[in-house]
Amino acid sequence: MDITEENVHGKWKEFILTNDHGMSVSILNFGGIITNMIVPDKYGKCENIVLGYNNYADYENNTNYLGAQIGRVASRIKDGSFHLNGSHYELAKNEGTHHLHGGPNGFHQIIWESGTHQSEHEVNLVLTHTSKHLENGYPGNLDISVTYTLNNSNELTLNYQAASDHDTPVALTNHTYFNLSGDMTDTVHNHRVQFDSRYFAELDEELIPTGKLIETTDTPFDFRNGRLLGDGLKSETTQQIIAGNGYDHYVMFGSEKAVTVSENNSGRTMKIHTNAPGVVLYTANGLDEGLKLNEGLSQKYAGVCFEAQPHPAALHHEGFPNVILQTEEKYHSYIKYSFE
Ligand code: G6D
Repeated sequence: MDITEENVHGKWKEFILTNDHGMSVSILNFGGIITNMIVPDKYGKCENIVLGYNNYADYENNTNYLGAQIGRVASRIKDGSFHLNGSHYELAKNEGTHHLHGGPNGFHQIIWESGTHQSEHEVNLVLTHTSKHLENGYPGNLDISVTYTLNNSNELTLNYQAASDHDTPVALTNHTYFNLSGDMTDTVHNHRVQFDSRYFAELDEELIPTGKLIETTDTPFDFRNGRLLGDGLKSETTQQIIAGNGYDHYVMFGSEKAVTVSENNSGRTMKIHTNAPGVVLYTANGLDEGLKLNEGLSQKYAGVCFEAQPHPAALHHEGFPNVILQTEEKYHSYIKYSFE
């Protein structure tokens, strides 16, 4: 087990967490961004399986949120506003009249305080930050920590903890684009995804949840028996077309909060465990084309995101799990990526 730290791109630091079985993860203190994730394939060939920019400078204006920590609230908040405890709050509007992924100065755009810890069986990077009262319009001073832990079982766990001195919405997640093939010229059409997908949130033309939760049965969102992402990418349903011919939807778990993703050519299987009630499944339908990535140029469908989170549609609609963190309540969520 090893953890190294390097100064990169001026004031940034890049931490490389390495275990004894060929897995390593590179993380910036800027945006908590995962820039590389090296995992062995079925032949033991170690390759990068996440989308990352070739030039650090491209992370400064990361409108695709590659690899980034997202917060204070991931996903879209309609009209960038909400009511809470009798008060009306206006957030920064960074996508038309709406608020996306914490706003223009969201957690993907800040330099986090960092610390490391190493033991015989795991290495940890701890990133901390205080988001000030009314920063981007959110109420309360929010103390956040994100701990990245890599162990010798080829597991990377992100542990989120937060507390605020005022009731506030919080929905933290990670926005890494995965491509298990290790070949970034390939798309994710042939990634097989399986999870207990019970309902998905219907979107309007602006990708804002309408408040309607739709049963997944007999839709391209039914992953309970496993299906290729390509099924949804070529589907002609209204919801697929609205999302730019793919998935960009919040899908709520049934009983098991886990996702299994596999890719045949490499033989890689990734299992995601979380305590979040659902995930935004995003198949990079809107990923800018031609961006210089570590292993080539970006293209539509080059990666898939599983943004485990509660959803801020709860601020405007019934039926969605709570996103309000009460004063002095402890926020705790985790996302564990395991590779066989
Ligand atoms: C697009 O709609 C999608 C979002 O879900 C995604 O997070 C973003 O691109 C990177 O706006």
